[in-house]
Amino acid sequence: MPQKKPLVVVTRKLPDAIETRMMELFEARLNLVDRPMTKSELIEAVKEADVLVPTITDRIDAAILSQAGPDLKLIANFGTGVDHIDLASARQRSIIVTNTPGVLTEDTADMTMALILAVPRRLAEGERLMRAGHWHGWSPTFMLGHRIWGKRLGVIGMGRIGQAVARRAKAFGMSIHYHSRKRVHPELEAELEATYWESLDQMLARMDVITVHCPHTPATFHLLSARRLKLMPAHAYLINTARGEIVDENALTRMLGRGELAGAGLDVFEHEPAVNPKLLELDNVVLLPHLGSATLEGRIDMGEKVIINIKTFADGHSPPDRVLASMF
Ligand code: 8YV
Repeated sequence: MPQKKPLVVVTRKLPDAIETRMMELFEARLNLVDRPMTKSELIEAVKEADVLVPTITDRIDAAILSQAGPDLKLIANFGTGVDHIDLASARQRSIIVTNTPGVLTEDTADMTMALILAVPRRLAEGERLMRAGHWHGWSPTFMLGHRIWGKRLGVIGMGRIGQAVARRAKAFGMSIHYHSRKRVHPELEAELEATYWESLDQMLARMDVITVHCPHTPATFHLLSARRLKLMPAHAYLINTARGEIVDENALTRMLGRGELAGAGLDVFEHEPAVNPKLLELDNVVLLPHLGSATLEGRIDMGEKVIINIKTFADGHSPPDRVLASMF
């Protein structure tokens, strides 16, 4: 007898190829208009679904999970970060959580490298000036930025994305430094010619560019607090393509406004989609709307991972990308 297809509720519009495959494999309830679900719609979804496929824009907290029906056994997140899901509540209810690691590493590292180049070289500022018709010709001292070749890059979080960024930055002539929960394998350290800093505070004080690649967890919330940001030299730049919550956005904005930091490249924000309005007024920042992994290829790969996680679970096996609370 054919097995009953699981009811899979997908909270946002996904690439067509992924939605088509989901319709073939599952009883998929899609969100074709792509309006984020309201809290009550999410509650309805967890009451009925066998599998929920949320994204970063859904807050799957304890209150939502307390309404989960008996059939909800899997939350197959579309994305790597799972800080929007209450993992402890899910575990208490024996709901498995999976994510999509690995497939967005290179795209996110590319975007990070783009910001590492764009901010010191004043790329967005120059582009704005051109469009405003304010370019009156070349001059030897016009719009000088700063060289990145030979500068020190401090990577916070040397996981997959941190390593992919370090590889790129090394090719651009930067020296690689890092602080991470775990020191990486000596072979990798040698390949990247990377210096490990046990003390984040000490690393911050000595870098020209800092880039954030750790997950957002209770332990990393405001890891870059006002106190730590003040340790950075005034000529340094901060790049964040990880999570806004890791940086005290108000303190950062104040410091950038006062010239206590040279600039920032931000793809993520503390209260997305809201952005501190004072950041929008600053010339020395490049702001992007959470585009780190936003390639069609990446989104399809993420969708494929979601499908594999659901299918493996539905077939009675442990899904490959199971998230354990202890991992975060
Ligand atoms: C995703 C991300 O776009 O995967 C992540 O953790 O931050 C993004 O690149 C988003 O989270 C999808 O839910």
